[in-house]
Amino acid sequence: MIPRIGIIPSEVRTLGIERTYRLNDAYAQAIQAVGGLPLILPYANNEENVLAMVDLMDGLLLTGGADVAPRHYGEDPKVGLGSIEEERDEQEIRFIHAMMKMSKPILGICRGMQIMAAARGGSLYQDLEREMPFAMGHSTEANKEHRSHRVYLEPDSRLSRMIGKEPLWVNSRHHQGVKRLPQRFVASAYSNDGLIEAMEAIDHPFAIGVQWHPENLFAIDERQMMLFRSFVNATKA
Ligand SMILES: [Mn+2]
Repeated sequence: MIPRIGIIPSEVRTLGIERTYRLNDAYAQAIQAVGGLPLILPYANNEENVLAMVDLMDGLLLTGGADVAPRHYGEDPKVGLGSIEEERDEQEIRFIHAMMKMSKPILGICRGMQIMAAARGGSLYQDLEREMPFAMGHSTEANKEHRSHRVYLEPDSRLSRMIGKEPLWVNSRHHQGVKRLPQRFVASAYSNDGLIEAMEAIDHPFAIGVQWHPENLFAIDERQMMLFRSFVNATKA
């Protein structure tokens, strides 16, 4: 059986037009490149359907996108907060809790890491430039595969055991970041300014978040491919 990896799309709302879904193809291609079957999940309208969908999935991929609403980590909005997707936040939080409960693997990418942090009791910088002193440029305008800055992996982390301990050059397209880690998570990588660039659950088989975009790098960097491979392999364990 090919491991089934659920992906929750982002919501597109245009005034006066009904809601539609959107997903960058790179995520679906990355999952297939390592032998997984990506499946786009519609928004569930009740808890029973969340559980039914989670039951069908072997893993969950949380993708990039808009900002997380600060109420999910107990803050009011600050100047610098970008656009949010109210319904997507709700959906992803419900799916995260259900996947964690069933001990099924989760990989969070960029916003995916941030929503995982918010869902599990962590908090975010609403805007790095305004809130984090001496933050480096984490949203430099460049091609999607431009390797912008280094991340330094924690030598004892699951992440470094999967993709190696050496510093890793990553792309960077985020203006938010994880401020406080969620409960039962540790940092698995930092950038030079001290920002958490990856995190992992300590008592879950595979709940890992990365702040960069490996889906744009797996074709040119074997270590980024290893991240997806480890994720999909974890669903078979
Ligand atoms: Mn970055």
